[in-house]
Amino acid sequence: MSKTTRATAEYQQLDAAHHIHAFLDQKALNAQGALVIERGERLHLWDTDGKRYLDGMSGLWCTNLGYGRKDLAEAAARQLHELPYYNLFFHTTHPRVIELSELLFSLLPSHYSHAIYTNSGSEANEVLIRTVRRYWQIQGKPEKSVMIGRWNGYHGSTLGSTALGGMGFMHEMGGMLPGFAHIGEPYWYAQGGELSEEAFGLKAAAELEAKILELGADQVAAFVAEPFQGAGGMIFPPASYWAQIQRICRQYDVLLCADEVIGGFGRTGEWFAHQHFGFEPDTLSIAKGLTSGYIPMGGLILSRKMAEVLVDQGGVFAHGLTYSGHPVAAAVAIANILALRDEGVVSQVKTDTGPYFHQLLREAFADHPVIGDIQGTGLVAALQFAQDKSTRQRFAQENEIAWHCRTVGFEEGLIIRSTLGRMIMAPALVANHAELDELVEKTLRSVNRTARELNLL
Ligand code: PXG
Repeated sequence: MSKTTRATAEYQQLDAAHHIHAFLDQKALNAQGALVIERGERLHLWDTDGKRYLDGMSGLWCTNLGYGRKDLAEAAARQLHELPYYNLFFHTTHPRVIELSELLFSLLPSHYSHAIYTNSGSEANEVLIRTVRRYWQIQGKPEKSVMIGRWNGYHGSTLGSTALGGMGFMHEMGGMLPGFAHIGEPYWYAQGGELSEEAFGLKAAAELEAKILELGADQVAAFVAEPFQGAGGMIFPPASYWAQIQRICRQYDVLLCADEVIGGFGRTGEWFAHQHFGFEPDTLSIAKGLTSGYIPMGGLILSRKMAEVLVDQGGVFAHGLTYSGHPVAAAVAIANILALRDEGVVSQVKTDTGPYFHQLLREAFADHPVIGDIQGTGLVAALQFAQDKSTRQRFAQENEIAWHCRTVGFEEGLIIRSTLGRMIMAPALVANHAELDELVEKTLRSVNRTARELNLL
């Protein structure tokens, strides 16, 4: 039942009059009217006309606990009454952020020891760039400052994080800053050619070594990447990739930085995605699942090795955000992490719902005539549209196909994401079998409609 006090059309007119949407042609949207989402419960959302949607994307990869959690709302309310704001500048702090750090480091491997809190993933990566450069400066190597990212990687929408990312169209507006370099993405399906996945993983990793040698190891501060690439198409690297990347970083004394903004907090069935892939980054950028999106919060996790240099030798670190470690955000993050841990949500993704989800996907799509590949683990997956599975031939118009599938999904009451020729799913980690059945059933219906309506068969 809709609780709205205004008609949808009125909201849409006001929205069109006053707001610029992200990553969309505003004029085209204004002609059509934005979808006004009003309410959520677990994996479901309702718009202002009362239509129900299954959210297969956890909002923007963030509502790991699903919608409607009273414990998180109450944690925020309690904190708002007790201490709505205080800061971590100079010599002050507050109990909630201290308790959050205690909890976080109880879950993280013991070689991580310190956090710097932010309000978003973009800010976490801005802090990363400055912290990494500071780390080398303190050690008398200020020329070690180049950050290497990956083409098609996504690290945020601020200037530094855009430069670190590899979305070419985001580099317009002066986003290609000096001091940043990029290597290719480990996208075997599209770029692997005749190579096996294993061989392609090694080839993609070797690009890092070539780039370090080209720039000079004495100039390179860090390599930054998502353990699996999210916004860039949910690209899972071949199994050979990460061990080789880690070896190269260690060999050339280059920091290895994992952007865990979407992989963190249980998505793969491990607390952090790098644990799934079996490598040991020096830093972790976190956000999204840290609070299940109930309130903005992000952060940068540092290894003990880095923190010791910064703390013991660094003196004053000229960095700070008004809302770093905000007490209300910290209170929500604590409630969120406790629920993920104590309700067994993360372990359930690993042992039960993750395998169940991928089994359903295989049953529905392994032999589907327009789907060439299913990737992912835990509660994240991508379906690759393909014209010919045996040769991995993709459709020439794969962007339009995936966008059409996304659009019919909304008509079917389903929210999934399209990127290039891929459909992405990342449902809330609390999803039960019935909700996963509904997700895969509606996705199959949307893929079938797309194949029929665009004459793909
Ligand atoms: N790193 C990664 C890996 C991300 O996915 C950010 C940093 C930036 O976080 P903030 O909190 O500043 O947005 C992100 C954000 C999508 C989509 O549809 C993905 C993101 C944001 C919006 C849309 O795939 N990721």
